[in-house]
Amino acid sequence: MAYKAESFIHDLDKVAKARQEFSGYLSAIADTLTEAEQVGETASGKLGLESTVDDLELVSRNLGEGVFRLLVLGDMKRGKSTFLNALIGENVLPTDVNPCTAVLTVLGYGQDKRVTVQFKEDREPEPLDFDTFKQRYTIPPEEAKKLQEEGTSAFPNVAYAEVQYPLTLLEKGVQIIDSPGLNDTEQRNQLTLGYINNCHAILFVLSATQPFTLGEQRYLENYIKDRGLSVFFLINHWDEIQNRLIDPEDLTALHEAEDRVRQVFRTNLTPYCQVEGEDRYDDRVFEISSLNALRQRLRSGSLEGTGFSEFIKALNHFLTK
Ligand SMILES: Nc1nc2c(ncn2[C@@H]2O[C@H](COP(=O)(O)OP(=O)(O)OP(=O)(O)O)[C@@H](O)[C@H]2O)c(=O)[nH]1
Ligand SMILES: [Mg+2]
Repeated sequence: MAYKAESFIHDLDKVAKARQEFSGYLSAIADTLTEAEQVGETASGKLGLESTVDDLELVSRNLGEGVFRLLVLGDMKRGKSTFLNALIGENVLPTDVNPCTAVLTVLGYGQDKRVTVQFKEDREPEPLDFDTFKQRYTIPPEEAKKLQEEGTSAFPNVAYAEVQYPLTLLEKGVQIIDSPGLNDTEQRNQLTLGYINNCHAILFVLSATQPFTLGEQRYLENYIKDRGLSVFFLINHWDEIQNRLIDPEDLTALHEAEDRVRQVFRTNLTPYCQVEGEDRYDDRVFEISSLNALRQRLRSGSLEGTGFSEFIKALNHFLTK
């Protein structure tokens, strides 16, 4: 049976409550230790527990915050923004053949739909409507390619854009970060990389029609491998395998073509799917079509039969375990 988005939200709710409770306990322990240190100062002497108290307070704050951060990474035009729109069920993020995402975009909960651009330097945040945001902070692919080669950013003074949206998934504490297409140069990736350790999971979007390019290999090798990160791989554009056949109705040819693509990814992604010495490929790699999923979601609200259900189930298991 397909896993329902409502079950995911229900499970997140339970975990958020448990986290809140645990956060309260930790905070109480931190208070007790602080008090003990204050008493000790005038009596038998301090125990030097300041850093323990700081750690407890930090963990307590993070847990109490109840945020699950997901970072979406991938090369240009893999369908990152389309995937996110399908996941949240609305056309929130700019996606197109043409303009490219040019700034890191943090999607979180807000009662009113709004976008605010946050700057690196001492400059007031810029509130924008969605259309202006799409026009002002996306760039044409030629420019994106040129900037990629130069290793520079289109908007070097922008820290990130904050998109607030009244969606249940976001209200339950899921925060999703859309990123501009990846690049080999450390400098341009710095902002995105800065986010990697702050996230609970990385959703790495690949394309079935360009299986595992050199750029992707290099990126995974340099920034993801052996860093203890939890990575889900989404092999997007799966529908295009069929479209590219001479006879799209030839099912034998379709299965053969799909198996060839599957094999390339299986060989290359297996090293990234080892968890505590165990091969977790099937829980980490998913074949999807974000475009079809988005169309279906906008039409009927459901993601059934799109490959998304399996992914959401695995993500839920990971986030709530
Ligand atoms: N056929 C097909 N097209 C897709 C799929 N996912 C995305 N697209 C199309 O691919 C193009 C690029 O999609 P985006 O979501 O903008 O890609 P992106 O990775 O966010 O691109 P950048 O932000 O520029 O890096 C759009 O025209 C989408 O409609 C898919 O699964 N199948
Ligand atoms: Mg994008």
